[in-house]
Amino acid sequence: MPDTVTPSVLDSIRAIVGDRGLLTDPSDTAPYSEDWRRLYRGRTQAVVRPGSTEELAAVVRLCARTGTAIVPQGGNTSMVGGAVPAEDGSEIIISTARLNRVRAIDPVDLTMTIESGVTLKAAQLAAAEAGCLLPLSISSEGSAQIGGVLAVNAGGNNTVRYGNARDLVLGLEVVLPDGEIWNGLRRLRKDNTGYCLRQLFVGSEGTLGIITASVLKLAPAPREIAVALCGVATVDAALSLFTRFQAHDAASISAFELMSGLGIEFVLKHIPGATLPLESPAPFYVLVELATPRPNAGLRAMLESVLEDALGESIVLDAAIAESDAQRAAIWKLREEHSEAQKREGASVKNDVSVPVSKVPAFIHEATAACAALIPGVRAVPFGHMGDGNIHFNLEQPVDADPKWFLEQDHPIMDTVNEVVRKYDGSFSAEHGIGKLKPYMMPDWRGGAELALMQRIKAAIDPAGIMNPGKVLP
Ligand code: 2HG
Ligand code: ZN
Repeated sequence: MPDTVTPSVLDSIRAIVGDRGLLTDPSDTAPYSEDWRRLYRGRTQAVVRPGSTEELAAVVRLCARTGTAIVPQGGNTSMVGGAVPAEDGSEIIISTARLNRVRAIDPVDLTMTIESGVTLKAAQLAAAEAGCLLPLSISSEGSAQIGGVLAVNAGGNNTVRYGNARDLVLGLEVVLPDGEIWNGLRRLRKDNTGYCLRQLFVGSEGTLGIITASVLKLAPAPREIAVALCGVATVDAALSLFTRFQAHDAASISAFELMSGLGIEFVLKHIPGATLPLESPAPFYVLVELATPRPNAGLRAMLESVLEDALGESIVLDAAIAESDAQRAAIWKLREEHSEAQKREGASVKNDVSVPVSKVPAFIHEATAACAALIPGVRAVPFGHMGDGNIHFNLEQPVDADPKWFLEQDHPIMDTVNEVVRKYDGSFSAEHGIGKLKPYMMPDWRGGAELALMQRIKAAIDPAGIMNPGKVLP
Protein backbone atom coordinates (compact mmCIF):
# COMPACT_ATOMS: atom_id res chain seq x y z
CA MET A 1 0.00 0.00 0.00
CA PRO A 2 1.40 3.47 -0.87
CA ASP A 3 2.34 5.62 2.07
CA THR A 4 -0.66 7.90 2.38
CA VAL A 5 0.12 9.13 5.90
CA THR A 6 1.87 12.27 4.67
CA PRO A 7 2.75 15.30 6.84
CA SER A 8 -0.20 17.13 5.29
CA VAL A 9 -2.61 14.31 6.26
CA LEU A 10 -1.24 14.45 9.81
CA ASP A 11 -1.72 18.24 9.87
CA SER A 12 -5.33 17.83 8.71
CA ILE A 13 -5.96 15.22 11.42
CA ARG A 14 -4.46 17.56 14.03
CA ALA A 15 -6.76 20.33 12.84
CA ILE A 16 -9.75 18.06 13.53
CA VAL A 17 -8.78 16.48 16.89
CA GLY A 18 -6.26 18.96 18.29
CA ASP A 19 -2.91 18.10 19.90
CA ARG A 20 -4.65 16.16 22.64
CA GLY A 21 -6.21 13.79 20.13
CA LEU A 22 -3.09 12.85 18.17
CA LEU A 23 -0.04 10.81 19.15
CA THR A 24 2.84 10.61 16.69
CA ASP A 25 5.91 10.07 18.84
CA PRO A 26 7.06 6.43 18.43
CA SER A 27 7.34 6.02 22.19
CA ASP A 28 3.68 7.08 22.53
CA THR A 29 2.38 4.98 19.64
CA ALA A 30 4.36 1.80 20.47
CA PRO A 31 1.94 0.43 23.11
CA TYR A 32 -0.92 0.72 20.60
CA SER A 33 1.07 -1.12 17.92
CA GLU A 34 1.65 -4.39 19.75
CA ASP A 35 -0.92 -6.94 20.89
CA TRP A 36 -1.37 -8.27 24.43
CA ARG A 37 0.08 -11.64 23.51
CA ARG A 38 3.10 -10.00 21.84
CA LEU A 39 2.55 -12.06 18.72
CA TYR A 40 2.39 -9.02 16.43
CA ARG A 41 4.37 -5.83 16.46
CA GLY A 42 3.19 -3.29 13.90
CA ARG A 43 4.14 0.32 13.35
CA THR A 44 2.03 3.40 12.91
CA GLN A 45 2.69 7.08 12.31
CA ALA A 46 -0.40 8.18 14.16
CA VAL A 47 -2.72 7.12 16.93
CA VAL A 48 -5.79 9.33 16.66
CA ARG A 49 -7.93 9.73 19.78
CA PRO A 50 -11.04 11.68 18.77
CA GLY A 51 -13.05 13.32 21.54
CA SER A 52 -16.47 12.87 19.91
CA THR A 53 -18.28 10.85 17.26
CA GLU A 54 -18.28 13.93 14.99
CA GLU A 55 -14.50 14.29 15.29
CA LEU A 56 -14.03 10.60 14.62
CA ALA A 57 -16.27 10.81 11.55
CA ALA A 58 -14.33 13.81 10.23
CA VAL A 59 -11.07 11.86 10.54
CA VAL A 60 -12.59 8.89 8.71
CA ARG A 61 -13.86 11.22 5.94
CA LEU A 62 -10.32 12.54 5.55
CA CYS A 63 -8.96 8.97 5.42
CA ALA A 64 -11.56 8.02 2.81
CA ARG A 65 -10.49 11.02 0.68
CA THR A 66 -6.79 10.23 0.97
CA GLY A 67 -7.07 6.42 0.83
CA THR A 68 -5.54 6.10 4.29
CA ALA A 69 -6.09 2.75 5.96
CA ILE A 70 -7.49 2.68 9.50
CA VAL A 71 -7.12 0.22 12.36
CA PRO A 72 -9.92 0.79 14.88
CA GLN A 73 -8.80 0.10 18.43
CA GLY A 74 -10.49 -0.17 21.83
CA GLY A 75 -8.64 -1.61 24.84
CA ASN A 76 -6.18 -3.51 22.62
CA THR A 77 -6.93 -6.81 24.36
CA SER A 78 -7.43 -8.89 21.21
CA MET A 79 -6.18 -12.47 21.42
CA VAL A 80 -5.97 -12.73 17.61
CA GLY A 81 -4.11 -9.54 16.67
CA GLY A 82 -7.35 -7.87 15.59
CA ALA A 83 -6.27 -4.35 16.57
CA VAL A 84 -2.61 -4.16 15.51
CA PRO A 85 -1.47 -2.10 12.53
CA ALA A 86 0.62 -3.41 9.64
CA GLU A 87 4.40 -3.44 9.95
CA ASP A 88 4.99 -1.00 7.09
CA GLY A 89 3.54 2.01 8.94
CA SER A 90 0.90 2.63 6.26
CA GLU A 91 -2.10 2.45 8.63
CA ILE A 92 -3.27 4.86 11.30
CA ILE A 93 -4.93 3.73 14.51
CA ILE A 94 -8.19 5.33 15.56
CA SER A 95 -8.69 4.75 19.27
CA THR A 96 -12.14 5.04 20.85
CA ALA A 97 -10.64 5.63 24.33
CA ARG A 98 -11.90 9.21 24.68
CA LEU A 99 -15.48 8.35 23.72
CA ASN A 100 -16.07 7.37 27.31
CA ARG A 101 -19.45 8.63 28.47
CA VAL A 102 -22.36 6.61 29.72
CA ARG A 103 -25.08 8.59 27.93
CA ALA A 104 -28.14 7.11 29.67
CA ILE A 105 -29.37 4.22 31.79
CA ASP A 106 -33.04 3.36 32.05
CA PRO A 107 -33.90 0.84 34.78
CA VAL A 108 -37.52 0.55 33.55
CA ASP A 109 -36.63 -0.12 29.92
CA LEU A 110 -33.58 -2.03 31.19
CA THR A 111 -31.27 -0.33 28.68
CA MET A 112 -27.95 1.47 28.75
CA THR A 113 -26.78 3.91 26.07
CA ILE A 114 -23.04 3.99 26.18
CA GLU A 115 -20.05 5.24 24.18
CA SER A 116 -17.48 2.80 22.86
CA GLY A 117 -14.49 3.87 24.95
CA VAL A 118 -16.09 2.98 28.29
CA THR A 119 -14.39 -0.12 29.68
CA LEU A 120 -16.59 -3.13 30.22
CA LYS A 121 -15.83 -2.96 33.95
CA ALA A 122 -16.90 0.69 34.16
CA ALA A 123 -20.08 -0.15 32.24
CA GLN A 124 -20.87 -3.01 34.65
CA LEU A 125 -20.36 -0.67 37.63
CA ALA A 126 -22.57 2.03 36.09
CA ALA A 127 -25.32 -0.54 35.52
CA ALA A 128 -24.96 -1.82 39.09
CA GLU A 129 -25.23 1.71 40.49
CA ALA A 130 -28.58 2.01 38.70
CA GLY A 131 -29.71 -1.27 40.31
CA CYS A 132 -29.24 -3.31 37.13
CA LEU A 133 -26.89 -5.93 35.73
CA LEU A 134 -24.93 -5.71 32.49
CA PRO A 135 -24.75 -9.46 31.98
CA LEU A 136 -21.44 -9.69 30.13
CA SER A 137 -18.22 -10.64 31.85
CA ILE A 138 -14.79 -11.43 30.36
CA SER A 139 -11.33 -11.80 31.90
CA SER A 140 -10.05 -8.60 30.25
CA GLU A 141 -13.03 -6.47 31.32
CA GLY A 142 -10.83 -3.99 33.21
CA SER A 143 -9.21 -2.85 29.93
CA ALA A 144 -11.52 -4.08 27.16
CA GLN A 145 -13.74 -1.26 25.85
CA ILE A 146 -17.39 -1.66 24.89
CA GLY A 147 -16.72 -0.80 21.23
CA GLY A 148 -14.17 -3.59 20.89
CA VAL A 149 -16.31 -5.99 22.90
CA LEU A 150 -19.14 -5.45 20.37
CA ALA A 151 -16.86 -5.39 17.33
CA VAL A 152 -15.66 -8.90 18.19
CA ASN A 153 -18.98 -10.13 19.62
CA ALA A 154 -17.27 -11.12 22.87
CA GLY A 155 -18.71 -14.07 24.77
CA GLY A 156 -17.21 -14.72 28.17
CA ASN A 157 -18.50 -16.22 31.37
CA ASN A 158 -22.22 -15.48 31.21
CA THR A 159 -23.00 -16.75 27.70
CA VAL A 160 -24.57 -19.88 29.15
CA ARG A 161 -27.34 -17.66 30.53
CA TYR A 162 -27.44 -14.38 28.57
CA GLY A 163 -25.85 -15.19 25.21
CA ASN A 164 -22.98 -13.33 23.54
CA ALA A 165 -22.45 -9.59 23.18
CA ARG A 166 -24.66 -9.51 20.07
CA ASP A 167 -27.60 -10.76 22.09
CA LEU A 168 -27.40 -7.64 24.24
CA VAL A 169 -27.32 -5.09 21.43
CA LEU A 170 -30.51 -3.17 20.69
CA GLY A 171 -28.98 -0.25 18.82
CA LEU A 172 -25.71 1.09 17.43
CA GLU A 173 -24.09 4.29 16.29
CA VAL A 174 -21.47 3.56 13.64
CA VAL A 175 -19.06 5.66 11.60
CA LEU A 176 -19.04 4.10 8.14
CA PRO A 177 -15.92 3.81 5.95
CA ASP A 178 -16.87 6.95 4.00
CA GLY A 179 -17.16 8.94 7.24
CA GLU A 180 -20.96 9.06 7.36
CA ILE A 181 -22.50 8.58 10.81
CA TRP A 182 -25.26 5.97 11.01
CA ASN A 183 -27.35 6.71 14.07
CA GLY A 184 -29.16 3.49 14.86
CA LEU A 185 -29.32 4.06 18.62
CA ARG A 186 -32.82 2.67 18.96
CA ARG A 187 -33.76 0.90 22.17
CA LEU A 188 -36.72 -1.17 21.09
CA ARG A 189 -37.27 -4.82 21.85
CA LYS A 190 -39.27 -5.24 18.66
CA ASP A 191 -38.27 -3.47 15.46
CA ASN A 192 -38.65 -5.51 12.27
CA THR A 193 -37.69 -3.01 9.61
CA GLY A 194 -35.71 -4.76 6.91
CA TYR A 195 -32.21 -6.14 7.23
CA CYS A 196 -30.79 -6.11 10.74
CA LEU A 197 -27.83 -3.83 10.06
CA ARG A 198 -26.56 -3.61 13.62
CA GLN A 199 -25.81 -7.32 13.67
CA LEU A 200 -23.59 -6.88 10.60
CA PHE A 201 -21.28 -4.60 12.55
CA VAL A 202 -21.28 -6.73 15.69
CA GLY A 203 -18.57 -9.32 15.08
CA SER A 204 -17.17 -7.55 12.01
CA GLU A 205 -13.97 -6.77 13.94
CA GLY A 206 -13.72 -3.23 12.66
CA THR A 207 -13.69 -4.24 9.00
CA LEU A 208 -16.98 -2.54 8.11
CA GLY A 209 -16.93 0.61 10.23
CA ILE A 210 -16.25 1.93 13.71
CA ILE A 211 -18.87 1.42 16.42
CA THR A 212 -18.94 4.65 18.43
CA ALA A 213 -21.92 4.05 20.75
CA SER A 214 -24.52 1.41 21.52
CA VAL A 215 -27.73 0.64 23.35
CA LEU A 216 -27.32 -2.49 25.45
CA LYS A 217 -29.91 -4.63 27.19
CA LEU A 218 -29.62 -4.84 30.96
CA ALA A 219 -31.05 -7.41 33.34
CA PRO A 220 -32.43 -6.95 36.84
CA ALA A 221 -29.63 -7.00 39.42
CA PRO A 222 -29.21 -10.35 41.17
CA ARG A 223 -30.40 -10.55 44.78
CA GLU A 224 -28.62 -13.79 45.55
CA ILE A 225 -25.36 -15.16 44.13
CA ALA A 226 -23.78 -18.49 45.08
CA VAL A 227 -20.36 -19.61 43.86
CA ALA A 228 -18.55 -22.91 44.36
CA LEU A 229 -15.25 -24.38 43.26
CA CYS A 230 -15.37 -28.13 42.73
CA GLY A 231 -12.57 -30.62 42.14
CA VAL A 232 -13.50 -33.37 39.67
CA ALA A 233 -11.59 -36.38 38.36
CA THR A 234 -12.56 -36.08 34.69
CA VAL A 235 -14.21 -33.76 32.20
CA ASP A 236 -17.02 -36.33 31.98
CA ALA A 237 -17.67 -35.74 35.69
CA ALA A 238 -17.76 -31.99 35.04
CA LEU A 239 -20.38 -32.60 32.36
CA SER A 240 -22.54 -34.71 34.64
CA LEU A 241 -22.35 -32.00 37.29
CA PHE A 242 -23.52 -29.50 34.67
CA THR A 243 -26.51 -31.64 33.71
CA ARG A 244 -27.45 -31.91 37.40
CA PHE A 245 -27.54 -28.14 37.81
CA GLN A 246 -29.50 -27.88 34.58
CA ALA A 247 -32.05 -30.37 35.84
CA HIS A 248 -32.44 -28.51 39.16
CA ASP A 249 -32.70 -24.93 37.92
CA ALA A 250 -31.14 -24.25 34.53
CA ALA A 251 -32.25 -20.61 34.62
CA SER A 252 -30.11 -19.79 37.64
CA ILE A 253 -26.78 -20.96 36.16
CA SER A 254 -24.89 -17.78 35.34
CA ALA A 255 -21.48 -19.39 34.80
CA PHE A 256 -20.12 -22.91 34.52
CA GLU A 257 -16.38 -22.77 33.96
CA LEU A 258 -13.90 -25.60 33.52
CA MET A 259 -10.25 -25.53 34.53
CA SER A 260 -7.50 -28.16 34.47
CA GLY A 261 -5.14 -29.18 37.23
CA LEU A 262 -2.22 -27.77 35.28
CA GLY A 263 -3.98 -24.46 34.63
CA ILE A 264 -4.64 -24.03 38.36
CA GLU A 265 -1.03 -25.02 39.09
CA PHE A 266 0.18 -22.19 36.83
CA VAL A 267 -2.13 -19.69 38.56
CA LEU A 268 -0.96 -20.74 42.04
CA LYS A 269 2.66 -20.54 40.89
CA HIS A 270 2.58 -17.20 39.07
CA ILE A 271 -0.23 -15.07 40.52
CA PRO A 272 0.47 -13.48 43.91
CA GLY A 273 -2.30 -14.07 46.44
CA ALA A 274 -3.93 -16.97 44.57
CA THR A 275 -4.84 -19.89 46.85
CA LEU A 276 -6.75 -23.14 46.37
CA PRO A 277 -9.67 -23.40 48.80
CA LEU A 278 -9.75 -27.23 48.57
CA GLU A 279 -7.92 -29.82 50.64
CA SER A 280 -6.06 -31.38 47.75
CA PRO A 281 -5.53 -30.66 44.06
CA ALA A 282 -7.74 -32.36 41.47
CA PRO A 283 -7.26 -33.32 37.79
CA PHE A 284 -9.97 -30.81 36.76
CA TYR A 285 -12.03 -28.09 38.40
CA VAL A 286 -15.41 -26.50 37.87
CA LEU A 287 -16.41 -23.04 38.96
CA VAL A 288 -20.18 -22.82 39.13
CA GLU A 289 -22.02 -19.57 39.75
CA LEU A 290 -25.75 -19.40 40.39
CA ALA A 291 -27.55 -16.07 40.51
CA THR A 292 -31.12 -14.88 40.67
CA PRO A 293 -33.05 -11.62 40.95
CA ARG A 294 -35.82 -13.50 42.81
CA PRO A 295 -36.10 -12.86 46.54
CA ASN A 296 -35.76 -15.87 48.88
CA ALA A 297 -34.94 -18.21 46.02
CA GLY A 298 -32.90 -20.55 48.21
CA LEU A 299 -29.97 -20.75 45.81
CA ARG A 300 -27.46 -21.58 48.47
CA ALA A 301 -29.54 -24.55 49.64
CA MET A 302 -29.91 -25.74 46.06
CA LEU A 303 -26.15 -25.48 45.49
CA GLU A 304 -25.44 -27.43 48.67
CA SER A 305 -27.92 -30.15 47.87
CA VAL A 306 -26.64 -30.69 44.31
CA LEU A 307 -23.05 -30.77 45.56
CA GLU A 308 -23.86 -33.15 48.41
CA ASP A 309 -25.46 -35.60 46.01
CA ALA A 310 -22.56 -35.25 43.58
CA LEU A 311 -20.03 -35.80 46.39
CA GLY A 312 -21.99 -38.85 47.52
CA GLU A 313 -21.77 -40.33 44.04
CA SER A 314 -18.10 -39.36 43.63
CA ILE A 315 -18.89 -37.07 40.71
CA VAL A 316 -17.31 -34.30 42.74
CA LEU A 317 -14.15 -35.06 44.75
CA ASP A 318 -14.18 -31.94 46.92
CA ALA A 319 -15.97 -28.59 46.90
CA ALA A 320 -15.75 -25.16 48.50
CA ILE A 321 -18.68 -22.76 48.61
CA ALA A 322 -17.85 -19.05 48.89
CA GLU A 323 -19.05 -17.61 52.21
CA SER A 324 -18.38 -13.95 51.42
CA ASP A 325 -17.80 -11.53 48.55
CA ALA A 326 -14.06 -11.84 49.22
CA GLN A 327 -14.15 -15.63 48.92
CA ARG A 328 -16.24 -15.37 45.78
CA ALA A 329 -13.67 -13.01 44.27
CA ALA A 330 -10.83 -15.34 45.33
CA ILE A 331 -12.44 -18.28 43.52
CA TRP A 332 -13.07 -16.18 40.41
CA LYS A 333 -9.45 -14.99 40.52
CA LEU A 334 -8.28 -18.59 40.00
CA ARG A 335 -10.25 -18.61 36.77
CA GLU A 336 -9.70 -15.07 35.53
CA GLU A 337 -5.91 -15.20 35.90
CA HIS A 338 -5.50 -18.21 33.63
CA SER A 339 -4.29 -16.21 30.61
CA GLU A 340 -1.83 -14.15 32.63
CA ALA A 341 -0.44 -17.22 34.43
CA GLN A 342 -0.01 -19.06 31.15
CA LYS A 343 1.82 -16.10 29.67
CA ARG A 344 4.23 -16.07 32.61
CA GLU A 345 4.84 -19.81 32.33
CA GLY A 346 6.15 -19.48 28.76
CA ALA A 347 5.05 -19.53 25.14
CA SER A 348 1.58 -20.81 24.38
CA VAL A 349 -0.55 -21.48 21.34
CA LYS A 350 -4.23 -20.70 21.84
CA ASN A 351 -7.19 -22.50 20.35
CA ASP A 352 -10.40 -20.64 21.06
CA VAL A 353 -12.86 -23.28 19.89
CA SER A 354 -16.37 -24.51 20.55
CA VAL A 355 -18.16 -27.84 20.31
CA PRO A 356 -21.63 -28.91 21.44
CA VAL A 357 -21.57 -29.04 25.25
CA SER A 358 -22.19 -32.79 25.23
CA LYS A 359 -19.00 -33.29 23.18
CA VAL A 360 -16.64 -31.28 25.42
CA PRO A 361 -15.24 -34.36 27.25
CA ALA A 362 -14.52 -36.32 24.06
CA PHE A 363 -13.07 -33.25 22.38
CA ILE A 364 -10.66 -32.50 25.24
CA HIS A 365 -9.62 -36.12 25.52
CA GLU A 366 -8.89 -36.55 21.81
CA ALA A 367 -7.32 -33.14 21.26
CA THR A 368 -4.97 -33.75 24.22
CA ALA A 369 -3.85 -37.07 22.75
CA ALA A 370 -3.44 -35.62 19.24
CA CYS A 371 -1.27 -32.75 20.47
CA ALA A 372 0.87 -35.05 22.63
CA ALA A 373 1.52 -37.17 19.54
CA LEU A 374 2.42 -34.07 17.50
CA ILE A 375 4.75 -32.47 20.06
CA PRO A 376 5.99 -34.76 22.81
CA GLY A 377 6.06 -32.96 26.14
CA VAL A 378 3.56 -30.27 25.09
CA ARG A 379 1.36 -29.25 28.02
CA ALA A 380 -2.37 -29.02 27.31
CA VAL A 381 -4.20 -26.41 29.39
CA PRO A 382 -7.87 -26.67 28.45
CA PHE A 383 -10.15 -24.26 30.29
CA GLY A 384 -13.09 -22.02 29.68
CA HIS A 385 -16.78 -21.71 29.28
CA MET A 386 -17.93 -25.31 29.50
CA GLY A 387 -21.56 -24.31 29.98
CA ASP A 388 -21.70 -22.98 26.42
CA GLY A 389 -19.18 -25.39 24.86
CA ASN A 390 -16.38 -22.82 24.36
CA ILE A 391 -13.07 -24.31 25.41
CA HIS A 392 -9.75 -22.48 25.33
CA PHE A 393 -7.68 -25.47 24.29
CA ASN A 394 -4.33 -23.84 24.93
CA LEU A 395 -1.00 -25.56 24.59
CA GLU A 396 1.93 -24.53 26.72
CA GLN A 397 5.43 -25.17 25.40
CA PRO A 398 7.29 -28.26 26.63
CA VAL A 399 9.33 -27.31 29.71
CA ASP A 400 12.72 -27.14 28.02
CA ALA A 401 11.64 -26.09 24.54
CA ASP A 402 12.72 -22.87 22.86
CA PRO A 403 9.71 -20.51 23.03
CA LYS A 404 10.41 -19.14 19.55
CA TRP A 405 10.51 -22.62 18.05
CA PHE A 406 7.31 -23.53 19.86
CA LEU A 407 5.43 -20.49 18.53
CA GLU A 408 6.52 -21.43 15.01
CA GLN A 409 4.57 -24.68 15.45
CA ASP A 410 1.32 -22.72 15.79
CA HIS A 411 -0.20 -23.76 12.46
CA PRO A 412 0.43 -27.51 12.85
CA ILE A 413 -0.90 -27.31 16.43
CA MET A 414 -4.01 -25.32 15.50
CA ASP A 415 -4.65 -27.60 12.51
CA THR A 416 -4.35 -30.69 14.72
CA VAL A 417 -6.81 -29.31 17.26
CA ASN A 418 -9.17 -28.13 14.53
CA GLU A 419 -9.38 -31.61 13.06
CA VAL A 420 -10.89 -32.79 16.33
CA VAL A 421 -13.13 -29.69 16.44
CA ARG A 422 -14.41 -30.55 12.98
CA LYS A 423 -15.13 -34.13 13.98
CA TYR A 424 -17.54 -32.79 16.61
CA ASP A 425 -19.16 -30.14 14.38
CA GLY A 426 -17.52 -27.34 16.31
CA SER A 427 -16.13 -23.93 15.43
CA PHE A 428 -12.47 -22.96 14.99
CA SER A 429 -13.26 -19.49 16.35
CA ALA A 430 -15.66 -19.35 19.27
CA GLU A 431 -15.36 -15.95 20.94
CA HIS A 432 -12.03 -14.23 20.22
CA GLY A 433 -12.68 -13.72 16.51
CA ILE A 434 -10.50 -14.10 13.43
CA GLY A 435 -8.26 -11.00 13.55
CA LYS A 436 -4.89 -11.42 11.90
CA LEU A 437 -4.33 -14.91 13.27
CA LYS A 438 -7.06 -16.93 11.57
CA PRO A 439 -7.99 -15.48 8.14
CA TYR A 440 -6.04 -18.33 6.56
CA MET A 441 -8.56 -20.77 8.04
CA MET A 442 -11.58 -19.01 6.55
CA PRO A 443 -11.62 -20.62 3.06
CA ASP A 444 -11.46 -24.06 4.59
CA TRP A 445 -14.17 -23.47 7.19
CA ARG A 446 -16.40 -20.85 5.61
CA GLY A 447 -15.61 -21.28 1.91
CA GLY A 448 -18.02 -21.26 -1.03
CA ALA A 449 -21.18 -19.18 -0.79
CA GLU A 450 -20.54 -18.06 2.79
CA LEU A 451 -17.13 -16.48 2.27
CA ALA A 452 -18.16 -15.05 -1.12
CA LEU A 453 -21.13 -13.35 0.55
CA MET A 454 -18.90 -11.91 3.26
CA GLN A 455 -16.53 -10.59 0.58
CA ARG A 456 -19.44 -8.94 -1.25
CA ILE A 457 -20.66 -7.30 1.95
CA LYS A 458 -17.14 -5.99 2.64
CA ALA A 459 -16.85 -4.65 -0.92
CA ALA A 460 -20.27 -2.98 -0.72
CA ILE A 461 -19.68 -1.21 2.60
CA ASP A 462 -15.94 -0.55 2.34
CA PRO A 463 -15.17 -0.52 -1.40
CA ALA A 464 -11.77 1.11 -0.92
CA GLY A 465 -10.82 -1.46 1.71
CA ILE A 466 -9.57 1.08 4.27
CA MET A 467 -11.18 -0.46 7.38
CA ASN A 468 -8.88 -2.81 9.28
CA PRO A 469 -7.20 -4.32 6.20
CA GLY A 470 -5.90 -7.88 6.47
CA LYS A 471 -8.24 -8.82 9.30
CA VAL A 472 -11.02 -11.45 9.17
CA LEU A 473 -11.12 -12.05 5.41
CA PRO A 474 -8.22 -13.80 3.66
C1 2HG B 1 -10.86 -16.20 28.99
O1 2HG B 1 -11.86 -16.89 28.91
C2 2HG B 1 -10.40 -15.45 27.78
O2 2HG B 1 -10.24 -16.05 30.05
C3 2HG B 1 -8.94 -15.72 27.43
O3 2HG B 1 -11.23 -15.70 26.71
C4 2HG B 1 -8.65 -17.12 27.05
O4 2HG B 1 -6.27 -16.88 27.25
C5 2HG B 1 -7.20 -17.43 26.68
O5 2HG B 1 -7.01 -18.28 25.81
ZN1 ZN C 1 -12.91 -16.99 27.19
